[in-house]
Amino acid sequence: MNEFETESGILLKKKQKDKKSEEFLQEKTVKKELIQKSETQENAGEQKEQESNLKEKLVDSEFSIKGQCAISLLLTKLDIINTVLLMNMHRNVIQMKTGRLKSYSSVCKKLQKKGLELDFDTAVERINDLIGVRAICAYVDDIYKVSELIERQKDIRIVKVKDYIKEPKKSGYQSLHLILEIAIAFQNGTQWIKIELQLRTAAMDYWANLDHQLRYKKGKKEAELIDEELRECAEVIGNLDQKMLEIRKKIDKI
Ligand code: 0O2
Repeated sequence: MNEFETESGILLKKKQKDKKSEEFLQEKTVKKELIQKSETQENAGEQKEQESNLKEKLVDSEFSIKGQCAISLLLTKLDIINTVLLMNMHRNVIQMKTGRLKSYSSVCKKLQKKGLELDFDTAVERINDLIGVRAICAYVDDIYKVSELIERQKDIRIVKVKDYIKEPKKSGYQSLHLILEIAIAFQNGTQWIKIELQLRTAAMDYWANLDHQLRYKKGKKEAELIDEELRECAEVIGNLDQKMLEIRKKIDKI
């Protein structure tokens, strides 16, 4: 009997111990979840703060004013280059040009695509085309003439050249990209502003605009087929540009 009482006592004690450790574990899990939740909330808060900081610094800001100045200056330089080339070649080498500041949403998308933080300094350092100018030239050799004259400017530094004409992208994209720094005199001295200049022919531009539309529809089944068709068109356009250049050179000799 005694033995029995002892055994049931032991069982009871074990049950109480198990319950206690179960309660302890539950309490620990709840605490862990609460900490994780508050950390997530903190991170979300920090991320929101970073995002609003990015927007504040990109849009209607000192950066955007300086960016607009860089665009105006580069567009004027391209005007002058066109005039100089017009005097020698008796035709407009640059047919059209535009400038833009990358929109806030495009900046966010690009940072996310690159796996980077939504942070202003990161954007300025890692995105080359926050400030961009595009010039459309008549012929492929005109693109390199313009590029050469840009490289000779004393207030322009060449940071990087990406020649997607000599080596088109997998998509078929062709253009010459010059990542530049352009000097702008502000009240507190000269500042070098990073700007991307995209040079392409009218045919390359025609192609790129359609391809750009398709990029927003990527992932859909039909888009894959169109992608292939566009790649083929890029080749046709490359050949056409070369043929037109050869014909123009023949005409120049007459
Ligand atoms: P959006 O919407 O036109 O502004 P990297 O320098 O290698 O880290 P990044 O900056 O993508 O990467 O350089 P890249 O490849 O030279 O592209 C810069 C810009 O060129 C793109 O900006 C496009 O404007 C254009 N571009 C590049 N590849 C293609 C392409 O395959 N098709 C078209 N249509 N345009 C292209 P965004 O910000 O990607 O796009």
